[in-house]
Amino acid sequence: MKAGFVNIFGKPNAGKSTLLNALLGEKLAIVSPKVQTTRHRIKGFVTEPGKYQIIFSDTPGIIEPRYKLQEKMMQSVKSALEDADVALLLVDTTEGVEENNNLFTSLKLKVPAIVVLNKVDKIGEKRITAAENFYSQQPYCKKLVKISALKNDNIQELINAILEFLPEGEPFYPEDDMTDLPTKFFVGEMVREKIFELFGDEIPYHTAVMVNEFKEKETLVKIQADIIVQRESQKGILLGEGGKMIKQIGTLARQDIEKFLQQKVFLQLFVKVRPKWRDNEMHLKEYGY
Ligand code: GDP
Ligand code: K
Ligand code: MG
Repeated sequence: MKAGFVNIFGKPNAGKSTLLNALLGEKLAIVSPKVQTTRHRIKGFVTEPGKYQIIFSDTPGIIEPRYKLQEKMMQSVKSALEDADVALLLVDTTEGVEENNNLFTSLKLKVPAIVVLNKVDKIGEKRITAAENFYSQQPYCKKLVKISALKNDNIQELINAILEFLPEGEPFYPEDDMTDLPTKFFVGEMVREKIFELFGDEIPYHTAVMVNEFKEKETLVKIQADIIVQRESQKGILLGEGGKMIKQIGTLARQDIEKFLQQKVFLQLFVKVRPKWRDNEMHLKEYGY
């Protein structure tokens, strides 16, 4: 049997989280058109009993950190660079090659890398071929696969390509497990995703979500979470007129959480102000960063 760690790297918005979800056939990682949505390294397991177990990691997009939260995000990328058996270098093919190429070269990978050309649903044959010719000549590229993570195209081909490079070994996790993060974490992420969806540029980047209570009762799951912001004015925006916005976040998040847990959910959200939490070591720790 084959077993190993396959870590997904790429620029913000390359489609890393979308790809993880496509590989798992389940929405585990939150996705948004905004950069830096993913703040943690999120592991998802794909197991074919007796044949293989692949432990995929979604990682935050690689950037120059400007505040402490971003430093932590880049530390999680660094740890993923160190324990990979195979690296997936994910390319948004709607963008030029230069920045991606610089980034992939700068990673100084010590493990085999598969260049994965993503979003091929969005560009023509000519550009696909040009990208293919360019990347396949780069020293870090051991193999190249073209996919659309969004449309689920060529995902099995990608898995087959990975298996060529994956070491022999016993599974690291039980066959039925999909992740090693607690359900509570994903619940918080689903609330965070709605904030990315509903609010403009600033708000989502000043926000954290902390799940305080997760209680399974007979007929439903009771969840209480705090939405943390940095300023009073941001609290006002999150609440909205007469609590309109917080209600909308709650409704949308609850629907997703119910789908995820396959159970009825009672979700209660509060907004709290914690000045400068993004640069506060204690708060970052408290919110799971
Ligand atoms: P990440 O920042 O690398 O994790 O990227 P996300 O997975 O959050 O995706 C960023 C945006 O790209 C989202 O709006 C996705 O829907 C979109 N996206 C991801 N993969 C594809 C793809 O294969 N085709 C198209 N057209 N859009 C994609
Ligand atoms: K994103
Ligand atoms: Mg992401």
